[in-house]
Formats: sequence, C-alpha cells, structure tokens
Amino acid sequence: MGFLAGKRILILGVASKLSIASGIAAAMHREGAEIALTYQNDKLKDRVSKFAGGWDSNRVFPCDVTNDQQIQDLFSGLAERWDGLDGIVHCLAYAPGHELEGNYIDVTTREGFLTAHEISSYSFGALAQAGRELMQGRNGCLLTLSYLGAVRSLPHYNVMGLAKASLEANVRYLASSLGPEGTRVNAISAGPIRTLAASGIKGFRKMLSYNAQQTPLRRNVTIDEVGNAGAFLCSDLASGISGEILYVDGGFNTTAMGSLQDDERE
Ligand code: NAD
Ligand code: 0WE
Repeated sequence: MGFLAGKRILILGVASKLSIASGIAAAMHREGAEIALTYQNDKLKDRVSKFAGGWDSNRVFPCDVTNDQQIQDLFSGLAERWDGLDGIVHCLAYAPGHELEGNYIDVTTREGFLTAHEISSYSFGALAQAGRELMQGRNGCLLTLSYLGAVRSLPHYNVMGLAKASLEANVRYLASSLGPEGTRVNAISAGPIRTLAASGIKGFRKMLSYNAQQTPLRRNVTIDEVGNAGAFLCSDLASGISGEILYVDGGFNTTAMGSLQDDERE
C-alpha cells in the first residue's frame, strides 16, 4: 500500500506533462492518493482532463486564481465530490514576461509587481482560506513551489524573486495560523527545470547547463524528484514538518565558489 493511501489531494498548476505539478500528481497517484486537478483557462481544459484520466481521476475544475468567484466555486464543486480534503498543492506563478529579462532596476513596474505578488503569493493564502473548512480535522497539508531567487538575487529572475520571498513568508505565517488545526504548510524550493514556464525565459538553456555544472550532484533535478519530495511532505511520514522550505536542488544552494575544484590544477 502506498504512503498516501486514502488521501484526497487537490493539485493546481498542471499545464503539460513537463509541469512540476505533473511530477507531483504522478508520485502522489503512485502512492495511492486520490487526485483532483484544476486548469487555468478553457485552452487547458481538455488537456488537463486527459492528464486527470491518466491518474484515475475525473475531478477537474476551472480555477484562475485572480478570480475570487472561481476559487469559491472550486471548493464548492470539490465538496460535492469529497466530504473532506487532505491536501492542496499550489504549483503556479506568473510575472509579466518582459519583467523577467534585463536589469531589475530598469524593468520593474508597479503593475508587474502587483501581478507577480497576486498570482504567485497571495493566491496561496486565498486557497488556504477557501479550503479551510473542507480540511478541518484531517491533519491536512498545504504545499507550494519556490525558487532560490526568493533568498538570493540572480540575473533576470527580478520581481519573481520578491514574489517568492513573499510566498516563503506566507508559508511560515500560514503554518502558524493553521498549525493549531493540525494543518501543516511547507514549500519545496526546486532547482531549475525545463517546463512551459521556463521555456518562456530567454537564455534558460544556458542557465540549466551552468546550474548543472555548479551543483554538487553535477546535474539538474527532475519533476519526478520534486514529485517524490512533494508526496513525502503531504504524507503522514512528514507529520513533524511545518513552515519548512525544503530544497530539492541537488545541493546547489549549499555551495559557494562553484565547482572550482574541477579545474584546480589550472
Ligand atoms: P508550468 O508552466 O508547467 O506551470 C505553471 C502553471 O501556472 C501553469 O499550469 C499555469 O496555468 C499556472 N498559472 C499561471 N497563472 C495562473 C493563474 N492566474 N491562475 C491559475 N493558474 C495559473 O511551470 P512550472 O515550472 O511547473 O511551475 C510550477 C511552479 O514551480 C511555479 O510556482 C514555479 O515558480 C515553480 N518553480 C519552477 C522552477 C523551474 O525551473 N521550472 C523551479 C523552481 C520553482
Ligand atoms: O518561477 C519560475 C518561473 C515562473 C514564471 C515564468 C514565466 C515565463 C512566461 C513566471 N512568469 C512567467 N511569465 C511569462 O510570461 N522559475 C523558477 C523558472 C525560472 O524563471 C527564471 C529563472 C528560473 C530558474 C527567470 C529568470 C532567471 C531564472
């Protein structure tokens, strides 16, 4: 029996088979969880429904997180299918593309800042609020996805770094708020992975190869590795872990001076 047997988990952010949300859904399904998925817009509806079928699920709901009504409707719809919910996995982020290119000071606008923070951080708490009642009394778990740009500055990540910093603070405040109800709240800070969101980033291929070279494991991580860590964090195996940011990055964040040792004879 899988370590998520009997758990009912809502996953937001599947857009393609490369999505981190897809890696998490696959791992959770493998470990015996029942899955529900959302899609951002009608363009994604059929695709996400097909993925759901592959994970033995016909629970698929629209949810653009900028829309309060859609967030409410998501949980009313879910309540018609499930009498309780054990987990919410938040796998989404957005900033206007032109703000993820160039020098931070030159490209950041009030509007881009607000959009990035609304979609990438505020939405996590909004889902926690709307899902709270369904999660009562089940030792549930909330999970989100962050990136190192929350705590280090790096080229081009720009306003997304601020939004991820806010998201990580959101994890800690939600963990304090919901801990007394038994709900745990955590994030995975993943290393860079080629997904739809990442393919929109200029120079991403170069970043991937630099990252692999400078990482203790000398390679990039996969959505399956992030998926396994996500399944663990949402399971009772992680019952003592809350408010935590777990790095799944091959060790990249723990080093300095890069891989200088590889050419130390020069
Ligand atoms: P992806 O493109 O597969 O997923 C991004 C998702 O965000 C899509 O499903 C999209 O529909 C959704 N989304 C965007 N705006 C939305 C809105 N208004 N309402 C609802 N959904 C919306 O890319 P991904 O890389 O799998 O991204 C998932 C998460 O992982 C993001 O939070 C991202 O910041 C994080 N992350 C990605 C990487 C990476 O290198 N790919 C590394 C660390 C963290
Ligand atoms: O969080 C992310 C990317 C999220 C993202 C991606 C896009 C591309 C398309 C948010 N908004 C948009 N808007 C778009 O219009 N990552 C962790 C992946 C990523 O993005 C980078 C990175 C890494 C890593 C951008 C610059 C530098 C590094």
